[in-house]
Amino acid sequence: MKDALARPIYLNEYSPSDYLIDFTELCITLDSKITTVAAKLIVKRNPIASTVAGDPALVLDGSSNIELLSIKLNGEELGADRYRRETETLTIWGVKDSSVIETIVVIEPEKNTSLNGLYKSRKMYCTQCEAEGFREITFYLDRPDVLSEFTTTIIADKADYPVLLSNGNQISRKDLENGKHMVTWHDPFKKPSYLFALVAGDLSVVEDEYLTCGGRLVALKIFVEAKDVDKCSHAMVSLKKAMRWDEETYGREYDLDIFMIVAVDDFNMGAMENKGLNIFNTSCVLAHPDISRDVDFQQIEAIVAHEYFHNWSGNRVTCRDWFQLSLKEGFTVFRDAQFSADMNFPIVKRIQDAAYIRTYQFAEDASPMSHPVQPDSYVEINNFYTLTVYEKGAEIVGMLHTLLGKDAFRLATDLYFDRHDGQAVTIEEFVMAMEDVSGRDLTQFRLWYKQSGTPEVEVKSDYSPDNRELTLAFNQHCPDTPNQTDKQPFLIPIRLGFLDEKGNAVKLSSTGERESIIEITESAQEAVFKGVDANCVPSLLRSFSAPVKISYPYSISELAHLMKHDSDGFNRWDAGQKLATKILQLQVNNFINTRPFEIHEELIGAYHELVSDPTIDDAVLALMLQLPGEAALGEASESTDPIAIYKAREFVRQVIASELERPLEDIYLRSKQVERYTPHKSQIGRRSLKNTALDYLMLTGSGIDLAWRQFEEADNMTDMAAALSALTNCPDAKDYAEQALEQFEGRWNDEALAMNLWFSIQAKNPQDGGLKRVTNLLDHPLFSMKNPNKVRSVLGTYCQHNLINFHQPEGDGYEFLADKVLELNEINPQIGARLVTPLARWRKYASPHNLLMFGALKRIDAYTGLAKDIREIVSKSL
Ligand code: B3K
Ligand code: ZN
Repeated sequence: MKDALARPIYLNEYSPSDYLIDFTELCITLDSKITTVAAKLIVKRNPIASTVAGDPALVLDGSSNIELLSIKLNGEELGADRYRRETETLTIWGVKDSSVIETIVVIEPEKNTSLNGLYKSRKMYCTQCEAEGFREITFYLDRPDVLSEFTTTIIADKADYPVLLSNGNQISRKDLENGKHMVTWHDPFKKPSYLFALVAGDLSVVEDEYLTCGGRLVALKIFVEAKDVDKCSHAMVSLKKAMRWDEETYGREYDLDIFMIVAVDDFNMGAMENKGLNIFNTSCVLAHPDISRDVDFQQIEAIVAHEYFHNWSGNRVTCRDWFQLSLKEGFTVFRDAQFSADMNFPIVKRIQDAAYIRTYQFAEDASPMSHPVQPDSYVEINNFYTLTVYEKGAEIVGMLHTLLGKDAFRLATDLYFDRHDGQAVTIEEFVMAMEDVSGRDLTQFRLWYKQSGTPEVEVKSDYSPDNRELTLAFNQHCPDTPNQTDKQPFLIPIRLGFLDEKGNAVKLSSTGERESIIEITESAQEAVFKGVDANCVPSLLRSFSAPVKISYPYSISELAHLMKHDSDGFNRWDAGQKLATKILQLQVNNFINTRPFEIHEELIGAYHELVSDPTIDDAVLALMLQLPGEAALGEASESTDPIAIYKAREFVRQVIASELERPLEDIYLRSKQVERYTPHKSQIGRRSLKNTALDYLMLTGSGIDLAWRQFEEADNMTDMAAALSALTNCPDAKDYAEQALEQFEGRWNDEALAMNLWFSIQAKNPQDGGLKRVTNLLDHPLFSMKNPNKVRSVLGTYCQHNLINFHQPEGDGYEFLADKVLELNEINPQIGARLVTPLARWRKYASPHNLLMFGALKRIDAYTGLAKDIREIVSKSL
């Protein structure tokens, strides 16, 4: 919808639908000339509707892209006076308590570049209906609290589309005249329209089976293009692991006889949990050591699990309205994070998640788009599939897990699933189940869903030597955010412990344990610890026990002490990050004030200790050796100066590389792979450490030959891409880089996923001339603005991960982004809206960046005919 028509939807305006649809029968005839959708809806009055008198008009959702051919009510063709067609609705009068509505509409999937509704990707037809895509297919009550039993018939040319899929079980198949065929699917589970799916194509299938804990034999099928059948085994193994894990951890069993996954190349996000028929972006399902990196293998495992877990947290128990999105997404992200932790190194997973939230979700919380996990209004719901709803939502569930403990939490989720199976519910119902099982009053805890912004907790300590008592004083505060001021205090669980002078964990006399969870509920609150020695160092917010910013006046030597000794692996890493951040901030200030950079022995010393500590796992060591990223440093600054940050960070990296050259070389050599590649956690950690060392060694020059050799010898994409990226980013390796890029392109030209990597490695190159390079990439024959993966690889990477180039002080990067957003406005507004976010935080940037970013946003804003997706973000940002 274009801007003039957009109006916000409010949570407090929710009212149940006047009508329900018990049964939905669809017959979709796919044809490049004319695609028709015949829908038969058995509707009835909703017993809980707020409109009680008479028979209210039935208002079906639709879109300007559908053409209505005919409409019948209870078998009678309706004349123009019996209904009203408006751009986005179809209103019908005279609908009785139980009526049959039949419509026939025409749609044009071939012209649908928004990838919302029914569209064509390469040679296949597919759908994406969440959140409001179903109304692009037919007129319907397209809201998640209307649950219906679907029967779907698909008719298409048999030679071009031998595979015709929809939700549930296939109930019939028949050949028709003119080379067509017809397949009918029936889904016995009532579901909202956002979970509807259809696929038609010439697809190959990889099959397996799974026996559930209850003895149901489930056929597992992954449908892909023929060229990709050798890339499905990892997803299949991941799926089976996820099915077993959900039975064991949450008691959730799969409920149909078939579970299908389809890989699609043009897809707006990662994947979609349609009932029994998950649709996946190829990038989130296809994997092969030749073209996928370790991170891709891990991401696929996580996303396959996430979508599968939705079968219970989302599908069997769904959302009443889109304000409840975190009910399914926050909970499911929490579930997939637990799963990934169990399958891999839990500490590594926790560090990655916390670092991600602190860098990106905290930034969102501090941006003009800041919103509560349960928002109170939206203009375009697709803009609210955010880090706040997903990741912060998952942290909230994690805090409930901490507060209730593992066993009570499991009882509560059992109760929640049992009580609400087949229903569309609210976040409140989820919290109630937690309350009912634990007997706790979670009134204050609910504020996490309602108040936006990141709480800040300031901690100070006071030691009394007479009675050997240490008092920690906690002060919490949450900054104002759009439409929210003067917030109430949150309930914040803070996991903590103390380290003595030798680095041993101190036994707390209150509990006899070495760790404790303090629940902060007041704006100012104290906790007293008895029997503690004077020089103990507190280790606070262990495992990132709450999504807050915590501050404590640590000295550099205290941070080094924690970095060396903390028994909590997460806080050990975090101490290193805090230490590095302090030193990096000093360098940023030096740069801004045109003072020379300084070498800080404390940091070098701490890193020396790190590389000679044999007790640290490779995967954790790799993370500990990496300095906080530019985006995280930008967040930590009052006013972000991206150029100063880049220069300061490069200086410190250079110092570490030269001071630790020998040990880094040793690490590199000892981590070289000898056995055959597998994406197993033990190997993944080693490769990650090796490639971290390589990145440093590129700065001393000694890495160049190592990188080139690694590129030539690599038998897997993890090593090949790491070497390619190291060479590409290195100003002294130009010839090698050119050669490597060319070889890579020659070899992987016909593998879209590998080429996406090739695009993004170049888009990320921090050397001068980034914009020119990116513009050239857009002219590459394999680039397309219609393919979201390509847009993300080139434009997304350039704007979000090549900060030194994107933020060039002339502002060309911002103007370029504005041009691309306007181009996407016509093609795919959802992707355009995602791309605009880097500009939204213009206020956070130092001059001249802020005004130039503002100017680019203004130009987008002045465009008439801006899609509401983009309009919402731009107008909230100005
Ligand atoms: N539920 C989908 C996301 C849909 C996004 C719509 N704009 C994938 C997921 O979170 O599992
Ligand atoms: Zn999800």
